[in-house]
Amino acid sequence: MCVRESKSFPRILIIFLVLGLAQALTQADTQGTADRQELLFSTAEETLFSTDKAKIDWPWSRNKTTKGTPAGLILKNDYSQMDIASFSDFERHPCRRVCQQGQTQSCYYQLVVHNYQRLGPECQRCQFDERACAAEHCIYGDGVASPVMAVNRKIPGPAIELCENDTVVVDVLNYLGEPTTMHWHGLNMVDTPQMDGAAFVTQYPVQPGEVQRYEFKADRGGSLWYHSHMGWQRGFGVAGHLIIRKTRQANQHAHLYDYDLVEHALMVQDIFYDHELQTVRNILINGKGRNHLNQLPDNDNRHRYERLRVTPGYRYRMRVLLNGIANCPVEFSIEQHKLLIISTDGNDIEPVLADGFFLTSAERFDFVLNANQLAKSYWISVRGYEQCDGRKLYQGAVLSYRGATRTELPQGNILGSTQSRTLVADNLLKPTNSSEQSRALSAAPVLVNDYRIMPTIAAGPEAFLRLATAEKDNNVGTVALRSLQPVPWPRNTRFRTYYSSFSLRRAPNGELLFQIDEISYIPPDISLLQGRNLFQDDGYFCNRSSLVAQGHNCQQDLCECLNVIRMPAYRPIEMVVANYMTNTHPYHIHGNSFRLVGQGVVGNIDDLRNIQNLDRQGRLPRLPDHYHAVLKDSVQIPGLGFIIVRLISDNPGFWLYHCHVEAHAVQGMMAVLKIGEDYQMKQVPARLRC
Ligand SMILES: [Cu+2]
Repeated sequence: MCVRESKSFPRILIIFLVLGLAQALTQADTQGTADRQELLFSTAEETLFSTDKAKIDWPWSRNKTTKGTPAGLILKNDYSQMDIASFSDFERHPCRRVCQQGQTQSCYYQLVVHNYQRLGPECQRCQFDERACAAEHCIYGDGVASPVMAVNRKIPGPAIELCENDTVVVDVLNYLGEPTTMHWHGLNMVDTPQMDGAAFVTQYPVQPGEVQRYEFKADRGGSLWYHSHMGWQRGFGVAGHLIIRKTRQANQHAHLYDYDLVEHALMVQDIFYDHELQTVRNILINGKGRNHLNQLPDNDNRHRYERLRVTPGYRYRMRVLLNGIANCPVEFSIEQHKLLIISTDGNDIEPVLADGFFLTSAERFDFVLNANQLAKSYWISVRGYEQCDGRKLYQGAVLSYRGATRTELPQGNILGSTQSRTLVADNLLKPTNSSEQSRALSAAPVLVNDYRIMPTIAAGPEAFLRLATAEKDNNVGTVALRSLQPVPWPRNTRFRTYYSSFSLRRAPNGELLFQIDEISYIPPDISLLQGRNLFQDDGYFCNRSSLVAQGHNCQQDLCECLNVIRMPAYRPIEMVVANYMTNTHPYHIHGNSFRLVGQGVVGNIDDLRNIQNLDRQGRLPRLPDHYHAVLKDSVQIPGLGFIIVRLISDNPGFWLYHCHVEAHAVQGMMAVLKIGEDYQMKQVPARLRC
């Protein structure tokens, strides 16, 4: 068990024993896992999260008061007696409920992170009977055996569903043979920076056999996710949905849909086989899909696809996230259906009706699907680009209407409808004459966040703003999305601008080094937040300006050090981040969400001074102050392009800043933002010892 100091141990033990007894009583009304399909059609569709029904009699809430009491807080007292089979998912968790005002709860979870096997012995029946796949802790994947890392014997890990302002207590039990941490992607951890899960930045790693208790407030709603922040672990499978719902009163999009079911949350991931980390081999949707080693048609019933069930006449909120580890942006669409996009990275936007959208790693889109087509099965299709395009990787899931045969697969190929779209889009990308272009435009689908099409500054700021307003344009750039909330700063606010770059260089030994500000990140050996009084910043950190002051030229020398960029707290901050490479990179910072006010292509750049000069000349356009710039936590920097993000630096601390492609981050495309001075940061408890 996890304790802070050894002298408080006996008191905690007593609390555990008392609460352990409470758990035993609570478990009495927790049945075994119900058949997923049955739950979906009988209980789920009629009751779960129906926005029309406010009052629901939940089996676990009978005779319980939720107000002010830790009804969901159940603490295990002895991990050595833990039965790994007893907490496979949280479908019947007390915190999974209709969110109501004034009824916040404390919600306790155990996440066991462990080595596991794709297509292991649990999958014997799954290979012959699709219905057997869910029940037996089988991780079928694409039917190719491979070592994986799972959470509670699941990939994706079990979805955590709760309500805004709930208190979350998660014990992460490390059953791996290597250290781990867990990051709660999308939460800014304003009150609990030590819970952010960044190894050697906000905490020490959780060693094999240890438990770490994460405790924080779910202080915002939205489609968030949890994932390991160590090495390649999230690529091996250590990731899951973290869905924080709002009350109906607080949910401005509640009127747009009838159901919001966890079964309709999709995690897309690119995977490798065995430990060949550099070779992306497939894309999976909720851990399932066809493989590309065999020549079976997509609709051969020997494949195992994720299946989403809907009833005709209803509107469903669906959530998609890309847990990407390679340079593999994906395009998402659903055959014969439009997607009403209502949220990105958990932040509500003015709805956009689209045919599809692109995701780079860590980005999320929520959309409403209107089940208004013929009652049969349709392909949900995901197409991979860049590294995934090299192997022609794509994946499917099945949108299955009630009334269609349960095991029916859609007709045709997964990419059937997207291929015709691609032809149109290619014509748009390479128009030969204007009439061809206008013909292509009128037939073109509406796509959001297409990484291939970005405004160039050569076209002038007007082109950029035309894209931003999305008038007559079939490509809706991320920067064109409009938040439901105006920006929180007054007009004409003066921002302090920081210029930064993403780049790649080859070391003399041939190794590829991915860099931020032409520096490859070397992690510290003292956790920065905890150990901040143990070192002098100037001696311990490096950054672009300190290296220049020391006479280094990182364009010639190989700069590898602990890159910490210092920013003042409680100031309007702007980052202009340039990408010297031709492929897109997903930018992500911890501890802060930001408004995206600029995004476009510059052309060849290999020196930040060029970007600074362009900006001084007014050639890097920004959205006007009145525009409700979209709020995000992860965004793609176009190839040979830039982004401009703005935030108020009101969360002092040490926050990771990195590319969300794991292959790039582990090779150095990381840095730390130090926001504020040591004295402005939250006091954190002494190192957690387990
Ligand atoms: Cu990258």
